[in-house]
Amino acid sequence: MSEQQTGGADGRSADRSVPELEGEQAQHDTGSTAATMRGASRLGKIARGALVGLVAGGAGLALGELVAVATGEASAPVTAAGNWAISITPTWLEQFAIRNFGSNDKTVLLIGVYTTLALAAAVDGVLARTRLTLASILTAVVGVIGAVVAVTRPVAETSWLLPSLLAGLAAALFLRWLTIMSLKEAESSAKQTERRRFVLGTLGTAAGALAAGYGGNVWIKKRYSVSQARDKVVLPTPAKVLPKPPASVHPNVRGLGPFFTPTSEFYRVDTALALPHVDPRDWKLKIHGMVDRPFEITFDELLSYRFEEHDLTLTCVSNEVGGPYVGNARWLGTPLAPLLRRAGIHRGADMILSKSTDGMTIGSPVEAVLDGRQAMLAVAMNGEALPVKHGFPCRMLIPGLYGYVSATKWVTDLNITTFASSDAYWTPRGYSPEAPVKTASRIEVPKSGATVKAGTVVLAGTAWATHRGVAAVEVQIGNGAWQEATLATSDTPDTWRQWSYEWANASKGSHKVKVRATDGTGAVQTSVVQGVVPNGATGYHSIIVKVS
Ligand SMILES: Nc1nc2c(c(=O)[nH]1)N[C@H]1C(S)=C(S)[C@@H](COP(=O)(O)O)O[C@H]1N2
Ligand SMILES: [Mo]
Repeated sequence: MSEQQTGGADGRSADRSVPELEGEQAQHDTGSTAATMRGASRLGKIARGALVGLVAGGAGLALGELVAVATGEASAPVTAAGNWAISITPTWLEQFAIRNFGSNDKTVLLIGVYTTLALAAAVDGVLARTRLTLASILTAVVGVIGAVVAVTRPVAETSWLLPSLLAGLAAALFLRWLTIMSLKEAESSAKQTERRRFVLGTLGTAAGALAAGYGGNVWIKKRYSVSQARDKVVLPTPAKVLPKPPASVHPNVRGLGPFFTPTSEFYRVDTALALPHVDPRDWKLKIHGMVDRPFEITFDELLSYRFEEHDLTLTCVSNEVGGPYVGNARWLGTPLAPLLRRAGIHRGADMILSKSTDGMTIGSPVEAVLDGRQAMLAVAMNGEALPVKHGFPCRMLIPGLYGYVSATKWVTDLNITTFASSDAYWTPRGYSPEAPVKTASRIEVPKSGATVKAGTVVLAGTAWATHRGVAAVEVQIGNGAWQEATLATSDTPDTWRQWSYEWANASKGSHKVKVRATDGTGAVQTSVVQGVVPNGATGYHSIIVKVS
């Protein structure tokens, strides 16, 4: 941007109150010292403009955060923008993020949103020095865009317009105020006073923004937190208590993960930037659509039903071969089938389109719920009420299906419909409407690339073919024959099965070790290498072991 062409008509006419805009102070000396000084002062002006832009933008966002205390966390400008970004993220980028950032993907996204906003604010701040009206309007427009993005989220309310609108407006006003002060300072003969005014104004705004933004965020977390409500939930007693599985479900090899995944280590996959905080007192589940008798139940009613414990391994379609997005837990839930029967499903209805409070939709086959498997509405995991990030107060689970077609967290709505007429969230994004869990196995001990001592080397890992069960696991060293591994005791066909193998006389050198499983139907895991999209990765997991 050249300063010579500045101070244009729009700036001047619309900003009569503004002391002279920068373009009008163009200097005419041509000496080299003067040129250097001009260079330095131009840099100074740019820096000042950027600073003003950042501070004004920050003040706007802080106000937006405060307004969101009233309207809800998901309506806060950055959260709404982030949620929108998630919804338009193409599948390849989503895969890239999951692969590279894992469960830090949300943090990376937020950093991206903040960086974009900061850059835009800084540029806008520089622009404001010569085109104040234009820059102010742009700021407000960003607020309007944010408001539109927020209010078009699937479960938005009209009030979600407010935080971003007011944030944009506030940012525009602060931009005006600070820019005018900054320009006055350059102009005025009373430089000292004006400078002090500008510095105080900028610092004060920045400090206020930090306090309001931080305070607003803490306030939101506190106001909407359901942790107290969660502590108060009295879990129903299961109709029949499930005994603990025998210790022999775990091969007891050092370095091998436990049979039950501790809740704190259980993987988390969802599209929620701001976790839904659903108070059980407000929770209702609606069953409707192609049914004779639609109905609604409260959380207390739900808890009065028959509850069962069930051990089930949950896995994500995004889990790469050998990947970490799989976990095994003991769940407490009420069977889903009786609820569907009570509603009276119409002939021809083949899909349950479940929906969560954050607008996520998941499509599951009616058949899978009615065929006798332990599909359920779960309220607890590993003996405790579901953690908020795993779906408190209630989530759906259907053994044998990937999470994105079965495991709706924060579920409040079951719409009985057809696959032909309805799409769930992930379907238009390239994933299959139906997705049974594929047979998978992985080697966990030793770690790939690890060096072990020659002699007997213990290999161990986990295999799953949810709902079909694991009948065999084999390992292959180099190009040798496939060897039967020792299976740990099976808990249920719905849980993973751990295995170990004693590799005798491991010779010095580098060896490739592969694993494959056979499911309960006798089908051997496929060696065909396929990526995660559209319905789950296949191929054999292999590691390199260095024997010394
Ligand atoms: N509301 C909601 N439920 C959801 C999802 C989601 O994004 N939103 N993700 C699904 C996917 S893809 C998986 S793999 C499982 C993961 O459950 P977890 O986070 O408890 O491990 O939840 C499923 N349920
Ligand atoms: Mo998933």
